[in-house]
Amino acid sequence: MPNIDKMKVKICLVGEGAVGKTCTIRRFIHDEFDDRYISTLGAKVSKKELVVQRGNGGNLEVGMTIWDIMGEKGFRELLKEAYFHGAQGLLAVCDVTRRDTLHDLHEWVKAVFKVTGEIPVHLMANKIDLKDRISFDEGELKKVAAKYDSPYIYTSAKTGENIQDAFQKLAEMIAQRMAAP
Ligand code: G3D
Ligand code: MG
Repeated sequence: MPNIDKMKVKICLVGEGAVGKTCTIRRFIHDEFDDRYISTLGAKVSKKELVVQRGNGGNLEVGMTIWDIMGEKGFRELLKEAYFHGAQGLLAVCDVTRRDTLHDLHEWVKAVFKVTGEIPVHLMANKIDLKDRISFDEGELKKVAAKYDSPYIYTSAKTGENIQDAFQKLAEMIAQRMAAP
């Protein structure tokens, strides 16, 4: 295998409307949170450089292209091919205060896999700052994640909790998969 130390990856964020996809990306890119942010009007592409550790101890630079997709179902049908095409990793985002957004992730992941084949998935249970409004337990989250061999993490785009970790872990999963024979 050639000794690559740079790679480019495309990842998508999916999940129902208002789970926090756009805020998550904004937090990751700018490390800030804007409560006044208005819903995305289309897909937006952002870029970020990451470094992941290689098995041999060296570093691998990952140029990540992050696609933000609207939650509306009609939109999904119309443009999903174009937006999911070539994606190598998926952040599947739900809102801990809305149980249905967890189970809707199956439909989202299925739609993506139809275009990309199976790719690494990382589940994000967002809005964990709203602890008193949690609508499903960890076992339920674990079960959904297990279906895709996906890790899961509780995040808050509002406080920034675990946002970096989710992107970092997904980058590692993608890198590992590419290095596999
Ligand atoms: P989407 O891109 O998935 O549709 P957004 O979702 O990122 O636009 O976020 C939807 C709403 O949830 C926004 O509220 C945003 O401020 C809020 N939000 C996102 N992440 C978090 C979080 O971690 N904690 C809390 N408490 N709120 C969050 P508004 O009221 O602006 O529509
Ligand atoms: Mg959005």
